[in-house]
Amino acid sequence: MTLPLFERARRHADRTAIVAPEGQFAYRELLAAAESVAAHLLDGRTDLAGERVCFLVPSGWTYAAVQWGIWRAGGVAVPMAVSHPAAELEHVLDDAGPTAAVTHPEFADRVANAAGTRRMRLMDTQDLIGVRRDGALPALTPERPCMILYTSGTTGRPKGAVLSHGNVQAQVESLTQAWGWTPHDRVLLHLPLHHVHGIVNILTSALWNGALCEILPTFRPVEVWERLASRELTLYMAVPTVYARLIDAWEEAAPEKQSAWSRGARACRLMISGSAALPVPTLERWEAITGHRLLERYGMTEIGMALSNPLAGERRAGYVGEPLPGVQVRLADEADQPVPSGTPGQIQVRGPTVFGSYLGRPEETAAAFTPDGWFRTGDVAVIERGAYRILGRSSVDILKTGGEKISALEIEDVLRSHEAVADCAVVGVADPEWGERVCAAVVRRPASEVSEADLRIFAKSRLAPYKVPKQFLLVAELPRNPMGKVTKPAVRELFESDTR
Ligand code: MCA
Ligand code: AMP
Repeated sequence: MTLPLFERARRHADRTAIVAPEGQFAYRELLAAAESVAAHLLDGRTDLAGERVCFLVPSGWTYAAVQWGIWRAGGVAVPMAVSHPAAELEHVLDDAGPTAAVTHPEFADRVANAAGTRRMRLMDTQDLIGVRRDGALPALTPERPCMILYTSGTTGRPKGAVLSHGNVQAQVESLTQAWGWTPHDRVLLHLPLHHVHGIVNILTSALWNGALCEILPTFRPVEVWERLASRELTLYMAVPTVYARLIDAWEEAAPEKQSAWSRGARACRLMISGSAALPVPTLERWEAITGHRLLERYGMTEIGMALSNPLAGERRAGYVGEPLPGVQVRLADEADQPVPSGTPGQIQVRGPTVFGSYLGRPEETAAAFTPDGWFRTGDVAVIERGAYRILGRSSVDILKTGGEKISALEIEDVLRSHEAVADCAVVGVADPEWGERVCAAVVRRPASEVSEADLRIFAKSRLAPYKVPKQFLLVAELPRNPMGKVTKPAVRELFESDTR
């Protein structure tokens, strides 16, 4: 048995699947490249049988071919982020325990040492795709795991959320129905490919539907506007920070450019925002510039998308809409009981889109679900006139910056490992560009001279770039309550009142 994803791709064999820096590729070529990658990974065996394969490949055609190749071989694909320093990559390698790591030649040295000491095969994308290999491939079923995505929780380092083929398929089928995907769609992809937003909502949704996915390896606002101006795109999806950047670029452009860009954007059939709250002024300005009222939706790594404004019908500013097809959503109180209508509660989600477990963390997995199988998102919302409005998160230690979820406690642990840091507190401060800006208040050890710049360099060498605090404040002591616990709201005020 093969998966519907590949069956469907066969039906679209001659259509273009991907346009990327490496060129233009039909579904037929994607299937062939995936088979070759799979045969190399299997190396004479018949099934990877759920072995993990980490891959460090920039966004593009090669990424898609490797991801599909791991799947075709019966493996679990673990994407690693090209923007991450060695310490973050090593955490993923240690936690996922892969039998192989696949790297683009440009990034091989990032994991070469780590792979050597961890006894895994290190494989080069050029060999896997460039040197054609054939072999028997395993039968695949929906309940088999297919992907592990790393996501920050309140405690410790990021955890690996294990998704099955069935989860991804249910997510994509739901979005296909809700957002009206067709083989004639052409979507632009510049979001990082280690998150659900880029991987499922854009890349896999396009490939499931026989549509065309156009991949840009990085986000450059003018380049995106030029692609919109071409009138070739039908769909566009991004995070609020990206829309804010696009608005800034438009405001700075010459009037002729502005009108060409705005006219081109109107040719899209749908534009979507998600991964963080879309500020109403951003929605309004975007609508004034492009004529598009952004469709805002809500999701999470562990559950895919859960709530969405409608494709047809009123898209309410400040609301994330209603449950998507096939997704059960409810609001619950602290005892996991559904709240009366109009009362705020925690969003809980159930259904075939919801992940199975955090890799190797049975206690954390159990704690994430209610006894009757609802996933606890930790987000608080209220339903008003039928639509959900997100009110916030139950933990102050989970932040969202530029669409990236991060743990304040993880950053604090890293900063505390600096010999000159006696204590610290990390908070998210409201920010017009990033949604929340990561800020760190630091108490230095007596006689230490460590500067903000030193701390930034230290953090940058150990943490993903988006986790590095944008602002450090050296303080004599941290604000604490009478019990001696650091009061995060008071720490946040230190930054809000800091006018340097
Ligand atoms: C980059 N920097 C950031 C971020 N990204 N700082 C805070 N938050 C960020 N998200 C750092 C850079 O390393 C750099 O540091 C400085 O900020 C300025 O970088 P810049 O070049 O301006 O940034 P960029 O490379 O253009 O990236 C900004 C971005 C990107 C395009 C908004 O962060 C992005 O693509 N975000 C989307 C992430 C995403 O896909 N999230 C979905 C996950 P320095 O100057 O020191 O070098 S959520 C999800 O999947 C769920 C299911 C959902 O609901 O969708
Ligand atoms: P992640 O763990 O990176 O998948 O991020 C999921 C989190 O992003 C959710 O738990 C929410 O806190 C947040 N999120 C996603 N979409 C929205 C949205 N439209 N509005 C507000 N928050 C959102």
